[in-house]
Amino acid sequence: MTAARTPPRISSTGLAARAAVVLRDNDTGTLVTASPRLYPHMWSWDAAFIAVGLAHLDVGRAVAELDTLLDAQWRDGMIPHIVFTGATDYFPGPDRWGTDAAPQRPRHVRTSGICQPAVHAIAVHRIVNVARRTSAADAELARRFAERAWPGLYRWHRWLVRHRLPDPSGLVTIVHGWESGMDNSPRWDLPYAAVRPGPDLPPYVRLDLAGVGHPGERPSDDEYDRYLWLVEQMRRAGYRPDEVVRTSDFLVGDVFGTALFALACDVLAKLGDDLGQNRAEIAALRAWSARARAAVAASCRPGTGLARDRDVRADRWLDAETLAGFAPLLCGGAGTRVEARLLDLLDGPRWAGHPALLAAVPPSVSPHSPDFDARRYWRGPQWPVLAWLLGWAFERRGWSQRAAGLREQGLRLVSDGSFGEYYEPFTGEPLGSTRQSWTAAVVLDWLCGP
Ligand code: 2M8
Repeated sequence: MTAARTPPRISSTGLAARAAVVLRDNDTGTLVTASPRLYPHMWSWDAAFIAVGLAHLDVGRAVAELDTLLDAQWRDGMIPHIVFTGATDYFPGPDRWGTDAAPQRPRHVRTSGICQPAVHAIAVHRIVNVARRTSAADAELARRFAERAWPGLYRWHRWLVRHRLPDPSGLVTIVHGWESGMDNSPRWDLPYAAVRPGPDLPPYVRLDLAGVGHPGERPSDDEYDRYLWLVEQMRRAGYRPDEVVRTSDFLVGDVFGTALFALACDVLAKLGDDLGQNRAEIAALRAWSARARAAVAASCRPGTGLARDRDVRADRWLDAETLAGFAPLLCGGAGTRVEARLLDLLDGPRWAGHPALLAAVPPSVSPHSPDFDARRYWRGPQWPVLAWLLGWAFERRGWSQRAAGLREQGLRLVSDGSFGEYYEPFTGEPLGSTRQSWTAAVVLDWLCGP
């Protein structure tokens, strides 16, 4: 184990300058790749956070980032999880996804065939607010962007409602762990255990392990087989959304994604009010948000109050002790008693109050959970981007002191200036990719906000 470091190492100004350099270096001109080596393409939810960071440097560039993403939106409304650049050193690339045969794909750009959490309206909202403070010209630029992005974002949310609410729980459902963004989280262990790759899984070579210090920081080979098997199933279903839901071995109600969807619907509805968008569509967003919020609340485990994912295929609740359990704190709706319990838990020794943490940022999995692994990706490390998301939601809920605490502790975590993808919670060692764009972006927002 590496010894804990003693933050902070770099001044705020120095850190902001370095974050700006990371975003500039990862910028291809039309998009900022998720990281220089491990992820040489655009990822859907990364792009949203990256755009927030870019807004502090250049509102026009922030807007262009989301324009690039929206330009890759599928004709049925889905925003794909990867927009491919020409880079060939990431697997699975566009040939393996095989989305070229899907009639609803965009014609001018290649993409993956699944989606990621609907955080984009949150980014637009943040960019509009940042731009209001920078200049009248920026404010107008952001307003015009929000106006032209709104219909596409509405169609994206409608796509989720039409195709991803097949379960009576009302949770937004995912067909691949990649859609949650928390790929190998213990949240998905049970549903993945039931995914049995067929003998006809085409062979492949992983490329991700070359981009990290140690294979123990990434998912296992068995997990990758399952990831690729699900891609194979979708490809065989021709990426027809309802057929994918019908045939996928993995079908899970994602409680964290549902909370984000509820929040994003609220934000988009409010933006719609401000911009004078279609009344019926704004009302639909509010109804979707209420339904999603109720689904999150209904998932809460009696006792702890932690929210749960739902394995739709096996018809059971999933009880892994992960950060996703705090979903009701993001979107509200669970009632003050449950919230008080969750806040106590979050502050306590099982989570952000664990005495051995270098920074009081909740890890992705409780260090007390048998599933916890301090170094492996979404199974224990701290993710600055999640700290930002919690902080943003807490500020919105009026919990400014909590938001400030997350910002302060988040900055403590990233103070070495390497912009790690995730961090070992006890030593603060950066893991996964370095110079990760969304880490740089949230650091900029923390430093240049409110
Ligand atoms: C990670 O996911 C990709 C697959 O989508 C990968 O491991 O290859 C996740 O952390 C995901 O949440 C993130 O959007 C992506 C790019 O940063 O990397």
